[in-house]
Amino acid sequence: MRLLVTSALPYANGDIHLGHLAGAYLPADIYVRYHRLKGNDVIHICGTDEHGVPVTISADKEKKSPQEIVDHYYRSIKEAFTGFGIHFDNFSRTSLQAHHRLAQDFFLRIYEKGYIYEQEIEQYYCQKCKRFLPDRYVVGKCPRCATDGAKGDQCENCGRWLEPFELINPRCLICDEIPQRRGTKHWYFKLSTFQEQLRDWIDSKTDWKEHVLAFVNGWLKEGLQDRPITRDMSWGVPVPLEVAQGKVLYVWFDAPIGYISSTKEWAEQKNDPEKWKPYWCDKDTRIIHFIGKDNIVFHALIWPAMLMAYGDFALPSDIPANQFLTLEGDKLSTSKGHAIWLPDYLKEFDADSLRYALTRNAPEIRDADFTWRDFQAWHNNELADILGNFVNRTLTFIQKYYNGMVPTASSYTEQDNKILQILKAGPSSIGSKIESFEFKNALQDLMKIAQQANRYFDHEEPWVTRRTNPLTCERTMFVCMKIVTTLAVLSEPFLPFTAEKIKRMINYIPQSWDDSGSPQVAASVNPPQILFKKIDDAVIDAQISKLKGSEISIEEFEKVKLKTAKIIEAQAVEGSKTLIRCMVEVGSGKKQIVAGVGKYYKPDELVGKTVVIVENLKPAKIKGVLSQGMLLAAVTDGDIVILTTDRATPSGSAVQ
Ligand code: B3M
Ligand code: ZN
Repeated sequence: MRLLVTSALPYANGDIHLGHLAGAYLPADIYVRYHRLKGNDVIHICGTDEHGVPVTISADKEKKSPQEIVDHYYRSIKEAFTGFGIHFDNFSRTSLQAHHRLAQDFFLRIYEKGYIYEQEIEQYYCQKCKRFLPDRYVVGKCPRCATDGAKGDQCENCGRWLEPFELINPRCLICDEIPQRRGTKHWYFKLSTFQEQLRDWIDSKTDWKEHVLAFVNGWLKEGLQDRPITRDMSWGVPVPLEVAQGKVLYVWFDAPIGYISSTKEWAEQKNDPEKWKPYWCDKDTRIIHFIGKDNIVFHALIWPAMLMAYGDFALPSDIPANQFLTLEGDKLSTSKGHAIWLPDYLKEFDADSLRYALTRNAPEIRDADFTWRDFQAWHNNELADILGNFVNRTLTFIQKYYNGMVPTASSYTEQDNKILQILKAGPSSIGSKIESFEFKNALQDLMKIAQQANRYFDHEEPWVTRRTNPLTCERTMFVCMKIVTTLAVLSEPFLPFTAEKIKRMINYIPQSWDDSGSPQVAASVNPPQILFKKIDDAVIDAQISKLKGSEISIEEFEKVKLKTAKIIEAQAVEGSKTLIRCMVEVGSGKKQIVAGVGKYYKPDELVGKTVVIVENLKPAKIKGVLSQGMLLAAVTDGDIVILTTDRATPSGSAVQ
């Protein structure tokens, strides 16, 4: 069997979080690792999606160039995947020239075949920024829920899909200017032409996930509309037409082509430039796209239509999209800081613990919620107490009583045979579930084996038979070693780091997935190490409070306006030993600020100092005196020191 597995190309505009991992990358990795252990011909292809508005918005926000943004996140995303054991045969980038060329070739071929046409449309134009505004660069009030700050393509608050012209009080995201409607020309892909062909194709996919089919059928029922596939932007793949100067391909047009260009790059790196072809052109290859739910329409309708239009390539065999993952009951939100970023997670915990939690509770059929308490409970009560415990008690026993030499057995009891039968059934029961994308159930089967193994150990009581019946004890330990060996193989797709550790401890003899049900056992073992250390409540509490808002996002921080101010007058507030009323000059304006520094400064000492104030603090009365801001000071044990500037600075300067 030949398989080409792809995972959605993450936008190189931010780090990967839990939702991404649960949606596409983790299931894809489990699937690929399994097929590789089965001995199938499988490659896992991915890369970063480096174009589009998500990237330019991040660049504008961080005051960097798009190239700097994608260079940074390409590296950091790749590193996070490695840290989580998400293995790709190739992890490419859509900003590479080879990808640009292929995307342009795609466009031109489809264009020449008559599936692309041009059309004049109106679009918002910002006069101040001197450019047409992509949908997400227009913000305003949502026409449905009236929330301000809705983007031109969707309102984040109520979820409604929008056109920029529907926004009430539209503004330019960058400069707040009111944009104007202007005429521009765009190129459209004739998606409507493929309605029937797509309908027939989808109808043949009876074994796809129900929610994916329901979604796709909804679109087909409404009737497919032609889609604009160009944008007025400078960042992206230039449209390969003389008359389309200054326009780039829409990111969703070029991104899926990235799957092909990444496969080509892989072949080149293997010094076999044609090697990619069977994966994309051979009808026998199964092409599987792992994606999150928000990418379904692009992969299940638009991309297949592009492939139909182009002609040479096979269509996807399956698109096992997952549903959404929520976090502690709320939608993940990058802007609100409600997310767990993989690089942060990896600083404190092991990858396998999260791989386990996200698979055990995978959003395969419906949305799922991740909580830190579940994470802790599953790590402690299942990984440590069931899987870790069985491996540890077996290896410790062999180490202690047999000096690390694995005993053997020549016959088995009924009890032994029972557990050996369970082992034998493991590879196919777990395998068939992985093959049908039921990763959650597959993991459950794995853990059941470990659970039954513990029961077997308890029932056989080797610590007793060691004295009363040494031969029985040897047999028991031999069977236990078989179980550990099987677990080392069957756990690998889910828990690759753990599997690796077990293998090192048991001097693992390489064997295939299918053979691992009746495994070959090594003659000796190494001193065991603990696989899973328990996670304390305090560690989890800290993570929970981090989420509950003790951390603020950049956006929230940016709301605080810090400025330099010069103190021009200062007087003690009557009747108070601690409060001083200061008049400060902030640029051309003045403010009155009441500061609680009376014990540490005399009013006269303050006059003339350039200090830092919070300028946009809501005015408040302190002891009846109006205070229109706050003065920053370092508070130490027994002292308060006012912050001043290191060099002479005009008042009213922004502090960042
Ligand atoms: N970059 C969207 C996303 O990361 C998009 C996927 C492209 S797959 C070809 O959700
Ligand atoms: Zn503007």
